[in-house]
Amino acid sequence: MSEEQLYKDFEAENLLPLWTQRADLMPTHPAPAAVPHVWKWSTLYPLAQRAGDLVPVGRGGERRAIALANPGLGGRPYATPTLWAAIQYLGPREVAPDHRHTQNAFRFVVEGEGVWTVVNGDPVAMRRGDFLLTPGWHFHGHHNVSDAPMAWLDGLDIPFVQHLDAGFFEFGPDEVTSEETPSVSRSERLWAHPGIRPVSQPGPRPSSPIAAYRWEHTDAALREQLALEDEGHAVTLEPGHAAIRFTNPTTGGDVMPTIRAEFHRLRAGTRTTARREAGSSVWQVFDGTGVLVLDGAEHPVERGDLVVVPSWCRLSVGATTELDLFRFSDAPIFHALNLENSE
Ligand code: GTQ
Ligand code: FE2
Repeated sequence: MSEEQLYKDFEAENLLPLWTQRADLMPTHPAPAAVPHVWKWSTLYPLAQRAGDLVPVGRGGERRAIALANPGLGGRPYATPTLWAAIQYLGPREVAPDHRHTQNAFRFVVEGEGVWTVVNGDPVAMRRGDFLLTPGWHFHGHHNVSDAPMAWLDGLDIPFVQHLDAGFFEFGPDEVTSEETPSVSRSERLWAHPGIRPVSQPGPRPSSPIAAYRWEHTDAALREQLALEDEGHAVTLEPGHAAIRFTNPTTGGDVMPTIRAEFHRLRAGTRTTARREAGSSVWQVFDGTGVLVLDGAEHPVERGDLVVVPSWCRLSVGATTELDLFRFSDAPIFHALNLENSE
């Protein structure tokens, strides 16, 4: 009997040997199917607008969210094997109904305001620069109380949860539970005071109880890092490169179990040291212009542009003007599973 016949007999019995698959299954370093890719805000926004004109938002579809589909991932709505990234668009006076799911979610606002996201009954205003959380199994709906449309970035761990077959989903009441529009949410009033936590609240908790990380705090933290650097203190990540991480005040760790979020500010003319790490991330330009260099290929970027960086892809960022960037990644998964690696 031939070796060829052996493989045919394996196949008939749904068997595959390691020795023909080893390099693919166990590469010397990550060899992602996902590819580096850039989506321009100037392309995304008009497409979202057109969806706003043509496609109603409501029960069933739930959200007018348009996902970045990585060209290497076979037409699935996945930015990376673990992360979902989408532009969500809500027209004047529109409401996206209440629901909850095991997937963890956040919103990041690059422009506009007028939408309140209601998280477990707590209305949270969304404004430019704000980073907002909807951790797993929290009810949430969005309502636009203004006469202007609003679009923002959604980040979720949808692909990761799908790989794990861990998805659960539940509809909430048909209308959003609160029409209130306070400028500060109850969650922020309880939790968002620097270095202070309420003694009444138990912890540690798997996700941050802070529903909104406001731009004024992020901006001040970055500005002060650069000011301290000017004063001779070595507090930046590297010269001319300030960076902050959003944290869960009950643990000091990442905001949610599967998603890390950071904000970076580069002085004009700065170019970061090229690095790569195990784990994937998505960057969005918040302000300024520059280049992202992905495995040697230079991509010019400006406000709103989204860039996907697959695992082990070498990245350097160059700032033409002062450059502000939001970044999220799957780093907490890699940390929890002892899979962290970088160079
Ligand atoms: O806003 O609740 O982009 O559930 C994907 C799934 C947004 C949301 C998305 C969602 C949401
Ligand atoms: Fe949702």
